[in-house]
Amino acid sequence: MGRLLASSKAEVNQSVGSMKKNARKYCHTLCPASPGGPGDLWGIIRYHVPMFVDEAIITVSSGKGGSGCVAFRREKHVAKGGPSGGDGGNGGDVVFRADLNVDTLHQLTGKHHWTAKKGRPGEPKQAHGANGEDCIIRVAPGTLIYNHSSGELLCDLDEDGKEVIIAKGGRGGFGNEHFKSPINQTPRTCTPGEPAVEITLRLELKLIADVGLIGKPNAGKSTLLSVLSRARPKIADYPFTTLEPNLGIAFLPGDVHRLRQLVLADIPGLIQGASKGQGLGHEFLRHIERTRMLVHLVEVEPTDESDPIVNYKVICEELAGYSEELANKPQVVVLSKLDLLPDPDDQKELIAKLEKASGGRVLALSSATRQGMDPLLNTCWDQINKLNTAE
Ligand SMILES: Nc1nc2c(ncn2[C@@H]2O[C@H](COP(=O)(O)OP(=O)(O)OP(=O)(O)O)[C@@H](O)[C@H]2O)c(=O)[nH]1
Ligand SMILES: [Mg+2]
Repeated sequence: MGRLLASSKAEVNQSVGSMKKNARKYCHTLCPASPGGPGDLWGIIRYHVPMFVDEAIITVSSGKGGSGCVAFRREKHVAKGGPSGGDGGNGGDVVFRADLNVDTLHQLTGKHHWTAKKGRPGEPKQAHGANGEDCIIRVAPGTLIYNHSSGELLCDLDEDGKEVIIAKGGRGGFGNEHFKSPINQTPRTCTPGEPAVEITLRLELKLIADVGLIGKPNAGKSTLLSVLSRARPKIADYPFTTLEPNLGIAFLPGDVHRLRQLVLADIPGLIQGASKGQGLGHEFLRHIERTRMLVHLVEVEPTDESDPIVNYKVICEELAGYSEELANKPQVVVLSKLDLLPDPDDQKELIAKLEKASGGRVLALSSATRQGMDPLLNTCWDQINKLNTAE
């Protein structure tokens, strides 16, 4: 795939102090054990990633061009051999490459400065200096690269294998051989290599999960994730317990070989006004953007005594207020904490009301009693398969 040149020269020498101040890292603890036991390589890879980092700030510098050389051919029996200074080598580029084998930005967080090699200077006997080696940084597909100081989006590495040159290496300078001409047969001029380009970048990895669990704060999203997967997010009976998404992997019921799996993301709770930025709404809605479908949890008896149907509509309005794409994302509506509404007639009545409001089938579950888990997973699996065939 061809490389794109995304940045202009000359950027920013951000101080380490302000980098630290601005650096925001999202860390999500995943389950320490692999889901399928010691032989489950896929599970080991997924689960032994210690943190899920979806933002990183790094500084990259391309290589400076090597300078040209002033030299004259000096050999026995060759009088006035003429200019023979070679050109300098080009500096290395800083290249970002999307690679499916990388799934977080974690590998970038320990090293703040990434540099390509400088070009070697030209040498006598018309020897061209060696070009500097490129610095190739592999990132997960779905990584967005921003110029940290201007906020400008430089590139969206959305497909495996896509490459972009973010900082172009300096061109090598000319040796004196380059300047020879009939009227100047002994040039003593050479040029220096072009300087390196340094730029501070903010990398953002949008979550790519199959299913995003959404709902009002306290709807039971994290509890559901902990029941369906081996992830252990923080759970508490106050709103906004979750501030960063947690990921987990759920295996489809009855699949002994564990080949059918769904990546679930527990998204922090949304409130009215989220699409206008209320309660970190923009940040939370941004995470939902790259999930393939949504499971919308509606609490049967909210602790704030709000109406479940109104709560459902508020979240739908916020999704629509943020973007049409979010509003049209396939959604499975689920009544949660069903154990708090033990009377079957009350349950039926609420499900019917919610089906009327959503215009589709509504599932019901309780993470406390583990009721309703298999139908939810099967419905999500069918939906993901539909999306796969549509793509
Ligand atoms: N009775 C009952 N309580 C539940 C159930 N699921 C969750 N809870 C409780 O509801 C409270 C909130 O659960 P969380 O899973 O933290 O809710 P959340 O949607 O992740 O909340 P935020 O992260 O704040 O948005 C906790 O006290 C849970 O124990 C359930 O099925 N039945
Ligand atoms: Mg939570």
